[in-house]
Amino acid sequence: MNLLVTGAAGFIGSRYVRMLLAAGAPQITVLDKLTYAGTLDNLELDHPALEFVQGDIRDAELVDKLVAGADQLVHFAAESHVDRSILGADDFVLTNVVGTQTLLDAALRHGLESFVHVSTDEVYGSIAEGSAGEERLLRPSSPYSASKASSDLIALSYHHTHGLDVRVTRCSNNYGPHQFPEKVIPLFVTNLLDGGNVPLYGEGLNVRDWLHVDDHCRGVELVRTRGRAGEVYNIGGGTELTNKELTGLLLDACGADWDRVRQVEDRKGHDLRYSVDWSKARDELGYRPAHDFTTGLAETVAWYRENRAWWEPLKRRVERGHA
Ligand code: NAD
Ligand code: TDX
Repeated sequence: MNLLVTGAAGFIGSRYVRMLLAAGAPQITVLDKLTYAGTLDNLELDHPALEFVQGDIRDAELVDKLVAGADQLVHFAAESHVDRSILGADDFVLTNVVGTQTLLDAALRHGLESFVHVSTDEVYGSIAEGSAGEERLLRPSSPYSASKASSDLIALSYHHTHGLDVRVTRCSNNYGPHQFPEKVIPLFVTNLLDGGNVPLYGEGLNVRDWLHVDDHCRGVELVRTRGRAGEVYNIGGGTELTNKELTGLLLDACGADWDRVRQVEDRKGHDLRYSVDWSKARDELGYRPAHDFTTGLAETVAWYRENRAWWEPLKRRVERGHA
């Protein structure tokens, strides 16, 4: 079995590939453009079951060639940072929408067995109360989440219209090792480890549901191996925290005080709360997050403490405006 995985030089995709290789995986080809968010340091390039191809998911010729040699596809590649989508949405529409459509067209041409599209809980928009089930109306708020909602719906339309076996996952906020130091947990941890301050948006009352990246990867694998065509599966973490509560935990973990926190201007259009109902994945696929958040967060902070060589160059690139 040949598995094509897009975006696996990034945070979640690389973790997913690692998990499959450790389990004696099928043959895997990774297609990744290596944008600022992707690094070859995330991949075990010398593994005999892994082939890496640098390229853009919008490159129809390259995509056609790779999909022709694949049986299944798991699609992680995306522009993934909300703040960047507020500064400029071009790459978000081009990669997340047009790139996904390019992959779907190739999948259709070559009769791929299955196509797992990794979407996000942000497509439901802010959830005031309760949790969003898979049938909930999509109400994305940011250019990022709107581009993800678009690609999510286009993927499902290829099932409805053409009968392509498309499965969509919508997960909550991931955390863990190898996350680019622009997302809140690695940004705050690396700033604190560097002796700096942390920028908390607004009052810090926005709520996120935290999901360990390994739990997410297991969820994606359950969807690939046991999921049904045309279905959407929410993948939740089960730990809802305000950003203020999260900041308190990160300060404790890094041995720092509240005087390191700068309350800064709020993110434009900032969604107050995300929450997904993941009972469908639990009941149908046996999904359940296994990581305790306190332990997972402590291990994540320890990983950043011990792996400066991984994140320092990435952070310096951002600071110099090269990312
Ligand atoms: P990431 O930003 O860490 O990695 C994205 C990867 O995609 C990078 O390696 C980048 O080089 C690659 N890429 C970007 N544009 C490309 C293109 N045009 N062609 C080929 N490769 C390209 O992202 P992540 O956090 O690992 O997220 C992976 C997926 O999961 C995304 O689809 C994201 O929307 C989704 N998701 C992420 C989270 C989260 O908390 N991080 C939560 C829900 C959903
Ligand atoms: O400097 C910061 N200060 C701050 O208060 C940053 C970067 C973030 N925040 C807040 C904004 C959010 O309420 O922290 C929360 C989390 O922010 P991000 O890490 O940027 O994640 P979020 O916007 O919630 O989106 C993430 O989860 C869903 C991923 O980046 C998306 O790819 C995924 O779809």
